[in-house]
Amino acid sequence: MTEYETIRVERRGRVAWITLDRPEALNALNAQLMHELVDAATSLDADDAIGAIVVTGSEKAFAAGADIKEMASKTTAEMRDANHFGPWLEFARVKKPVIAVVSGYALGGGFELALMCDVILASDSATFGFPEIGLGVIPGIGGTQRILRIVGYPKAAELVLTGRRIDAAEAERQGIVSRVVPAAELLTQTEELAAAIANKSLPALVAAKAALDGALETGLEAGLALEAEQFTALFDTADQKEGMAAFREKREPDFTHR
Ligand code: CO8
Repeated sequence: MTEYETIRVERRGRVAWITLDRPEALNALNAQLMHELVDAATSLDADDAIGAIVVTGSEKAFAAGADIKEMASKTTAEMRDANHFGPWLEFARVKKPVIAVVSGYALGGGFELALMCDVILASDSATFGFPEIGLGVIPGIGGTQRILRIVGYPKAAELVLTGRRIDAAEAERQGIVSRVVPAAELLTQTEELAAAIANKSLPALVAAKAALDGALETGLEAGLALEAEQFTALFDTADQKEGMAAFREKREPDFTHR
């Protein structure tokens, strides 16, 4: 497996865990971390032995944003040339389910990274926010676009325009996180949830994510057509035959992920 310096990658059954690992900078997303994370996620996406990817940080920080020290002296032309945006698009295009597990700070780009994932589990210690406005910039890797689609315009505007931080309970009330978990139970609940997802049929997981993603991009009619197509295509998979046979035979399915 590739050696990385700013992340750790582990496989546990069909679940891959990517842990952001720049403790000296509260996992700030510098260019190296971005490239390593995207490389790991796209490799795992192409690996049939993996059904779901967990992205997590440390107890203190999921990620405290893009690396301010790396960006501080850059000009507009330099930021354009650096292409910080393409790799994040690649991450957001991962076809398998991605679960963000957030403890501590998820700020700026860290919050935006969590929003690129499909499911967000938050420890009760988690804090979310877009502090960019206080730095004289704005979210740049999807924050304005994704938060608005979740919470609606006025709440999104308040978060983006003030930089106010919200705790896990408020994030759950606003529908930003899937679930808040007491810190002591975060690992167990993540393992259970990730395994429950990863052990499902891989073609069905990929189809389900494509249909959900489609809803963000299209109107209802086109979205219904996309869902119907994804649904229908699964009838040529071995797992659809196995899943439905297992139901009729009153047993658990034994998916081969084909
Ligand atoms: N970038 C670089 N270094 C950071 C960052 C960061 N975002 N966050 C923390 N660090 C470093 C600190 O500088 C410090 O290092 P040192 O000891 O060498 O000074 C170390 O991590 C520990 O941090 P603190 O001492 O500040 O820890 P505290 O517990 O006192 O505070 C906070 C924790 C509140 C999280 C605080 O560190 C903080 O406010 N961090 C910055 C948060 C922020 O503003 N994030 C937004 C950044 S901009 C952004 O994300 C834009 C996204 C779009 C990107 C587009 C492509 C590039």
